[in-house]
Amino acid sequence: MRKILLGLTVVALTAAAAYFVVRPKAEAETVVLYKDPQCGCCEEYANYLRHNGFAVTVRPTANIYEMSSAAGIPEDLQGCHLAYIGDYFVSGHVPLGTVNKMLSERPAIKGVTLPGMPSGSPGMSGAKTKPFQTYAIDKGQPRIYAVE
Ligand SMILES: [Cu+2]
Repeated sequence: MRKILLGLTVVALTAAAAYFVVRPKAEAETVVLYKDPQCGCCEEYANYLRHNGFAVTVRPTANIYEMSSAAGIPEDLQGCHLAYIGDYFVSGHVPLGTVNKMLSERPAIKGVTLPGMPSGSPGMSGAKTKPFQTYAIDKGQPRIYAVE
């Protein structure tokens, strides 16, 4: 009996440890995502963030490209929607690993963008044909921030 109890205690402790390690931050990171009302893949990207523990509010706008330009994203690098997480923006279908990299490294940039709508990226259908190159946007020249 003792042995069984001990065994159960070990299992419980292991489960508790795993729970705390795997568990995301207690407070969900809040996201406000601006998108054209017609954009379906943008909605899918919002759901992708939600599935990964973010609290997403979608705000429809007819001015997504104007907003992206105002945020400092060159036209040829703009994504199809513009999300704000804390002080940063995330433009387009940026994969979670890159979003989290930015949130944990907290670089001195305005945000990141994955240009266009690459096939197989989060929220986009199709197969991934090449690595997703996400750019860091700040005052200077955009540079590649992450490849995922
Ligand atoms: Cu899209």
